Amino acid sequence: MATTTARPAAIDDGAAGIELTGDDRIALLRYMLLMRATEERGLTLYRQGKVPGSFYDGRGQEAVSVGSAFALGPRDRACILHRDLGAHLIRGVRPGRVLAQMMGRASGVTAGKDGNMHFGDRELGCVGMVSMLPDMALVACGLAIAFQMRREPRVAMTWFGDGATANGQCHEAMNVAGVRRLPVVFVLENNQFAYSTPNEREFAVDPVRRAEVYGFPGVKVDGNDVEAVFFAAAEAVERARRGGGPTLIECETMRMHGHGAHDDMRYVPRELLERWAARDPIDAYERKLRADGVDTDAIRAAVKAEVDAEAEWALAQPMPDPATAADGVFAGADPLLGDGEAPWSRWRREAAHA
Ligand SMILES: Cc1ncc(C[n+]2csc(CCOP(=O)(O)OP(=O)(O)O)c2C)c(N)n1
Repeated sequence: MATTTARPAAIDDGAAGIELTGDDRIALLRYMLLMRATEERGLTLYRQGKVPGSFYDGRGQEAVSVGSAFALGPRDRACILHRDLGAHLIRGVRPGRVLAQMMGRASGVTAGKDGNMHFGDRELGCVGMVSMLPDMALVACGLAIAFQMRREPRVAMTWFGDGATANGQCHEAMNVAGVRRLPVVFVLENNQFAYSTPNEREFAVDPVRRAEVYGFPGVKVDGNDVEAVFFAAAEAVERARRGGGPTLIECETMRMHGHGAHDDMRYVPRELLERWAARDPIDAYERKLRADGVDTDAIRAAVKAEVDAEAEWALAQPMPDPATAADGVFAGADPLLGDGEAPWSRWRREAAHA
C-alpha cells in the first residue's frame, strides 16, 4: 500500500510536513470501526433493556471525532460531546468501559453515576461532558487559558453541533478565544439537524463564516472524509500550539440515527438519508484503503472480536455499591468543615442521627 498521504497543498499555511503513515491510516479505519461496533453493541444492549434512559450515538459521524482527535497529542485535552465516542476511544478508553458505562456498571467510566454520554476519563485527557450546550466550548477555553498562562505548548479541542451554535455560550467562547488568541480548536459537527430543527431554522449565515469576525480562521471540510478532517485538525492544532490562536472547523456530515433511540426521525426526508447513506464515512475509507492493498476484512474481523470480548467483560461487571454513590461527585472535602468531611456526607450522617 501507499505508505503516506501528504496533506493537501491547498490548506498549507506553514504546518507543512503533516502526513499520515500507512499505520496511521489503518488506525483511522480501526477507530471508526471500533466506534461503530461499540455503539451498535450499545444499541442492542439498550433494546435488551440493559441500558437505562435513552440511547444516543454518532452513527454516520465517525470520521469527525476520529479524524479530529487523532490530531491531538497526549498532553492536549479533549472536551468531548455526545456524538464523539471515537475521541474517547483514541484517547485510550476501552470499549468495555464504555459499554459498562452505558449499563451503569461499577466499571464504567463514572462508576454508574451517569449514562451513555456524560463521561470523561481525566487521566486520559478527556473532560467529563457538561450537558448544557455548548458549555464545553467555554470549558475548553478555560483549559486553553491555563495552558497559555503556564506557557505550556498544549491545545484544547472541543466539539459541538450545529444547534449549539445558536446558543449564547458559543459566541462567548469564540469571542474570548479570538480576543486572547487561545490554543483551542472548535470542531463544529454540522449533522444537519438539532433534534428536529434543520439548518435553515438555526442560522442565517453559514456558522463557519463567524470565525472571521471573531478574529480567527474558519474552515469547512467534508465531515465524512476522515483524512480531510484529520488534516484540517492537525493544521489547527499545530497553529494553536505555535501560539497562532484558535480555529473553527466545520465538518459537514449527517446524523444517520434519530436524536436518541426514542426518536424515529420522521421529520428527515428519506431521500436525504439515502443520499448520505451512500456517502458512509467508513465504507468510503474502506474502499480507499482496499484500493491501496490493505486487508480491511482482517481489520473488521479484529474489531468485531475485540468488541465481542469487551461486551462480554462489560456484562460480567457488577452494579456499583450504593455506598459509593457520592464518591468523586464533589471535588474533595470542604476545608471549612475542618474535619475533612464533605458537606453532603455530614448532612446525611446528621440526618441519620436526628
Ligand atoms: C442549553 C441546552 N438546551 C437544550 C439541550 C437539550 N438538547 C440536548 S442535545 C440537543 C440537540 C443539539 O443539537 P446539535 O447541537 O445540533 O447537536 P446534535 O445532537 O445534532 O449532534 C438538545 C436540544 C441541552 N443539552 N442544552
